[in-house]
Amino acid sequence: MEQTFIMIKPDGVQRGLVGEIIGRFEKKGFSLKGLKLLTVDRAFAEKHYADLSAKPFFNGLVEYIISGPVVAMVWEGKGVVTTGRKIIGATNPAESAPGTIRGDYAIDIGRNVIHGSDAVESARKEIALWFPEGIAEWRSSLHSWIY
Ligand code: 3AN
Repeated sequence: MEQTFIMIKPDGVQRGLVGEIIGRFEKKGFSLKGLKLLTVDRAFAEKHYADLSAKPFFNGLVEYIISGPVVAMVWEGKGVVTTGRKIIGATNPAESAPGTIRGDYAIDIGRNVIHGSDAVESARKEIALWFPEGIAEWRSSLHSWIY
């Protein structure tokens, strides 16, 4: 079953949006497979955003991500990568539709509350980076009918 990596960024945690964001993924019907609150260091943030290292906003982005605790999660379900991005909304909150997380709770592209993997392959890499210890097993027979 498809999985994605979702991270509530420091502004989302500090603004008390953790429960609201988790609720949106839960109510959609996706399964929470991994969850932790942690503060990452510069080297780790640079690794997570390695693809953006040539961008002019890279240093500011890293400063933002290391500025406080983040909530790292793994969510699972059919099409969760693409649907998760729809729930999150466009990167720039000025363009994200009302009803999406960024559309409802963010204004600035540099403080856009949440990250979600952009493809199945990047989800796999991000889950391996953020959850090297692995994630909890579910007994699939207990939840296979919930969708
Ligand atoms: P997304 O997070 O929607 O996949 P990416 O991968 O293009 O978008 O960008 C990663 C992160 O970099 C964004 N979530 C945002 O915090 C930051 N970012 C992207 N573009 C800009 C920009 N023009 N100025 C400042 N920060 C940016």
